[in-house]
Amino acid sequence: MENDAGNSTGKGDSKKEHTRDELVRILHGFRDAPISGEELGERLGVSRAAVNSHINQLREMGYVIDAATKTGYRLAAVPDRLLPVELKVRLDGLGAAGTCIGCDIQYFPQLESTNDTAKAIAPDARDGTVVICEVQTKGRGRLGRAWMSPEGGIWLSVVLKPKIAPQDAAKLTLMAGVAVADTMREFEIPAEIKWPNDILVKGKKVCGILTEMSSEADVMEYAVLGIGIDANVDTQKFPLEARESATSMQAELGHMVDRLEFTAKLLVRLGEEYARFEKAFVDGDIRAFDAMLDEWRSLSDTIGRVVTIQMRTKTISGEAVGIDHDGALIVETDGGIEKVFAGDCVYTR
Ligand code: BT5
Repeated sequence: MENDAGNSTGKGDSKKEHTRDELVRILHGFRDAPISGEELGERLGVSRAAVNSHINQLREMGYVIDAATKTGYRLAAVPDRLLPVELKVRLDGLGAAGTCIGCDIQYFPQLESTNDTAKAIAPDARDGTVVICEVQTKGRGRLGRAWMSPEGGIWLSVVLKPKIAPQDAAKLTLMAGVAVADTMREFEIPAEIKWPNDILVKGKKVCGILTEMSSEADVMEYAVLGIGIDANVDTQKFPLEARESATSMQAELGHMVDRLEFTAKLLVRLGEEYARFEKAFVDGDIRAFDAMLDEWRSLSDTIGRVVTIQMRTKTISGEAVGIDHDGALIVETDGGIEKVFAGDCVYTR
């Protein structure tokens, strides 16, 4: 696992980090009026000199903190990094304190794949733990395909531990699709879901979802929901095949997206959908899932299309006419109705 500038190496370090995070939180609360070094010291229970040293560290991390001798410190800008403390400040601001998605956020400047790291920590991780990074060096799509993950994107994985049957895990992908597409729409991006795991804008892929799971006997141990979003990614730098089929939120909007704001909103949205999912599959109130499927249908780009779907053992073609209450895509083929739970989907018309 690569080193994390934000992760601790020892007890003393983690105490210092805690103080630094508290300092960031206080500075966020004083964005309109400066706060004196003395008051900061009092609030944090540390000396003036320690406050100074923390402020300097934050500046090194890319924070812009104005300082005036008479009045004190004022937070002017935060770094464009998906730092846990920044995400948590926003989650709190959104009133997401009760949501467990993002209760624990593990941040890394660089990883091979957030899904791999999430899987490695999953057995001991809390339900809803998020692994997030700035760059992936071995980002993965389905079936061993590569997922390009340069700077500017949002590459994250969520560890989920609902007590469900393994066959219900594919429904988590549908759930994530709704959360992502809906959040993009909040940002005025006309996102649509292409079954099973793509989010498209005007036919181009802006996000891919990779759900992986581990199960024992007939109970799922954990699922890792990997979400890759081309937020401020320059897709023109992708290799030719992907360049033509990919887009970014920035390209669609004509300006950069605030990744912190977007990620926080997405985590809140995921938390809401996950609560519905648990209500349906853990508590047995299946109507909760039907409501989610209605949203999926309204966001779907696939229903009404003529599709060819490659499954593990066969390929079928026909019109995608709906999504079933158990999460299967319903395809009307020449040979009759087929229900498909997993596969690679290509639009043929
Ligand atoms: C996917 O696979 O769409 C799932 C992608 C999941 C990525 C996330 S990022 C966080 C987490 N950690 C990981 O390692 N993975 C997850 P699939 O349906 O197989 O689509 C893969 C195809 O999408 C590739 O073959 C390319 O054609 C295209 N592609 C690759 N990178 C892309 C990108 N950044 N944006 C758009 N299209 C891309």
